[in-house]
Amino acid sequence: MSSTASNRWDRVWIGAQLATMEGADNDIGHVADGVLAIRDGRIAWIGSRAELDQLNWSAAEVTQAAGLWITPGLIECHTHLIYAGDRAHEFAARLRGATYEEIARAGGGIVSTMQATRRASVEELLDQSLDRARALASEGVTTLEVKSGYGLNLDSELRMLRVGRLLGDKLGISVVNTFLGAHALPPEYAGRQDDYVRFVANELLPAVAAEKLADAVDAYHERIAFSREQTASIFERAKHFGLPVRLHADQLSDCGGGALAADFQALSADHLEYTSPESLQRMAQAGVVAGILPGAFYYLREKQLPPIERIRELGIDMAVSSDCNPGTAPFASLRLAMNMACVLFKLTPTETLLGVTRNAARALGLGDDRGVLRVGMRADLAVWRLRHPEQLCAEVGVHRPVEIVVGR
Ligand code: DI6
Ligand code: FE
Repeated sequence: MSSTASNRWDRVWIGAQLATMEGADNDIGHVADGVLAIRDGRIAWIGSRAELDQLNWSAAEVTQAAGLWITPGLIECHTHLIYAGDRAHEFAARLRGATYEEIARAGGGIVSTMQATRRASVEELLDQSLDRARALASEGVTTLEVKSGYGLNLDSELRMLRVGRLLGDKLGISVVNTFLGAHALPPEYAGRQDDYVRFVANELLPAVAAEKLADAVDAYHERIAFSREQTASIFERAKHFGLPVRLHADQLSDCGGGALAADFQALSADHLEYTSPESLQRMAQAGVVAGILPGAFYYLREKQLPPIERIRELGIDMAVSSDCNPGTAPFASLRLAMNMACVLFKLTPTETLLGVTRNAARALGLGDDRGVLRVGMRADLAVWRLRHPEQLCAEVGVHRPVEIVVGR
């Protein structure tokens, strides 16, 4: 019998351990001695070897995968890795006792990176950012989110987002752009914060939308950044352009960020160290993903833990990310962030693995397209030589994927 069109594959892995990330009990969905086939950049078939034997199939490439684990390609859902320069001097100043807020109020922080970024050409910005993006990709990241927010004027915000688009082409991974015009107040707007917010809403956002340079809109809602009203006015505009929103919420103080994110049906609310039980309740009702970013907590030597136990009880999905940025998280390793999520926040390895696959996809609005091994999903895969994927949380600096596949 000849094989039917639907069982003619580009490639098949036979005898692998599959972590589908859609287990019935919120587990990693382990399929032992599994088979995974792809065609035209999508997952075409998943099952056991016994089921395969019942099928007529053919594949252009057959890989015997005994001893290998296949997970969805990792998804890094919150980074600020496009920037120029560095802030190592601030790292040193904080070790001497300065706080992040003091440095920001004294004109350092985000504004200092803004100055370096405004001076950088597309080529320079791409060159510096590629090092960080490549580091993440080498760990198995096949979808990478990057934010603007170090330009804070028209030219430089557009330049950052264009670099975002170029990064994906250069690395052959999928890059998701987020517009973060409301990241900090640029010095030319000193004392005129509302004017800057109007500029973001009425000039930057429409220009970004016109060039289709953003896939979502984010804002830094914090007492050193933007208020509830200011954030809401930008989110209104984002909705007008059909762009989903996300929020930096309650990182340094409880600003009601979780509830604000819920009001706008945000894809995610990230950080959440100070988020109140009421806000969490609202997030749960609205289906907002909780972005768990232990790197910033670690670098700032923060004491206030995010309310993980409450988040878990409410059944809020948790995504885990590095938050790679020059100030509060100058490291480009999702794998280290996974380890930190376990050690610092006591996420279980299973929660953490779901946090960089299925739930990270949801945080990007891509939950129907990737993040799990399921027929029809993008064939974004990471192949590992492991005894169990929990090793990816427990062991740092040891495992690289033996192969990364990106579906296109
Ligand atoms: N994300 C941010 O936007 C700021 N904090 C955070 O976790 C940090 C950005 C910076 O200091 O450059
Ligand atoms: Fe951030």
